[in-house]
Amino acid sequence: MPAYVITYFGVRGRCETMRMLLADQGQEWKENVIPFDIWMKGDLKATCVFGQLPKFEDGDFTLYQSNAILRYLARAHGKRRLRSLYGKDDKQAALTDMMNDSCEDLRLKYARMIYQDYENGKAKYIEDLPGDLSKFEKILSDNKGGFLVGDQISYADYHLLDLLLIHQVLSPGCVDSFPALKSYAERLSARPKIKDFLESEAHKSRPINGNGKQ
Ligand code: GDS
Repeated sequence: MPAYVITYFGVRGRCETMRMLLADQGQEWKENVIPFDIWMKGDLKATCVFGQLPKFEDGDFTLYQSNAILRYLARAHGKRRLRSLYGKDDKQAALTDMMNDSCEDLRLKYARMIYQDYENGKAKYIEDLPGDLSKFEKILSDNKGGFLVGDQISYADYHLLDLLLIHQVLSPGCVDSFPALKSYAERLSARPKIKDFLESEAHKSRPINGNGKQ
């Protein structure tokens, strides 16, 4: 049985980034899918440190907060494999955190629109989206290394890839006027293990969000 266990709702949500990271790194994990009606009973919620999922287990080590989980995996795989998912040195690690924080800003903005303001807020969100994407476009066109930081993939790249994929569902063609972002998303999606993951039934059949909006 794989050491890693992801406990989450049956959606992509805040877990598809870590799933892509794990898949790309050749790791296996177990999915512990929690139906929402079971969650609503409250027993599991009461055991979660912040009352929310995802919960991530590595053997007897348990972690909450999706971005902390990403950083844990970035460090773990960097050490084991002598090629880091967290930059090559402390400065690159800090820059990677900075990039991921910006991904988190966009994810939160997206989640608020999806869960709290879809009917009224979707059009304005899409109107403002080029302003958000243009920042990442500039970063990627300035960095000739092909990634957000340096010349190797980091945990923040998996986060940005997930955001680009879900935003292309929300607003098809939204990256078309951003050549660096478009080719970055295509290039990362074509990495053999990510391609297999994206083509898997497990990924394709998972709704993006818990309320059916996308
Ligand atoms: N910071 C945490 C992390 O990164 O891990 C956020 C974790 C989180 O939001 N978990 C959600 C959860 O456990 C599922 S992600 N919800 C059940 C509960 O709270 O009891 N979150 C803000 C965010 O992503 O930071 C949200 O907007 C979540 N929405 C996204 S799903 C409501 C509805 O359908 O409107 N029943 C649930 C809304 C909700 O949890």
